[in-house]
Amino acid sequence: MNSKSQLTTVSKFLSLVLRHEPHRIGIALDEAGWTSVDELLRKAAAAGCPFSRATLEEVVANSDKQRFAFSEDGLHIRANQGHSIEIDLDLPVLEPPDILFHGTASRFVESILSSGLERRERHHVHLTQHRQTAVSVGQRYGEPVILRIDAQAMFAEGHEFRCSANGVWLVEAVPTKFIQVEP
Ligand code: HQG
Repeated sequence: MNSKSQLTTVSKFLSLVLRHEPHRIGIALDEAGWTSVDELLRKAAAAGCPFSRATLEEVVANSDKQRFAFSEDGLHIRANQGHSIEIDLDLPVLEPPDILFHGTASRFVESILSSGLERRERHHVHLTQHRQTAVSVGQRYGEPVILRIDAQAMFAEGHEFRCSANGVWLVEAVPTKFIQVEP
């Protein structure tokens, strides 16, 4: 059993190499973001961040946002979402709930209302069904503001929605006409 802070350290390391910089430790991700667990364990140890398969399983099982997933045979692992490198998670297009939320910081609102929600460094704009999740996402960058997204109207106009394995709704962008700032 590992301490919470040890698990957090490994989780942050995994976010870095499985979402953003696999080359840092010399691993490669396939086109859907998967990498070999054996190779990850070897290269992580060589890079000065050693952990066991059991620890990796503990991190995957306990990740508060279910950030990572093993393949069915347990031989591969990937991040469920949040990538900045070019990969295709191959998620199906789905009909979204009528309303979705996006949490942001108050200082971004003016810009969002002029150019819409953009994906920035990530592959998609991240939306959630859960208002409380949007509050905590917004708090990461400052005073949180909740945006209500008219997902039903966007879907009706042909915008594609996908849902990651950990329940994050993903879209390319959200034009301003679908955004309402909660008072
Ligand atoms: C903002 C965490 C100005 C956007 C969370 C956000 C999430 C604009 C920031 C996941 C803008 C991008 C994603 C515009 C968007 N003008 N600001 N036109 N369009 N923004 O971190 O959604 O811990 O890339 O509001 O749980 O905050 O990584 O996106 O504030 O699911 O697993 O630009 O990250 O998960 O920030 O967070 P981010 P996000 P993890």
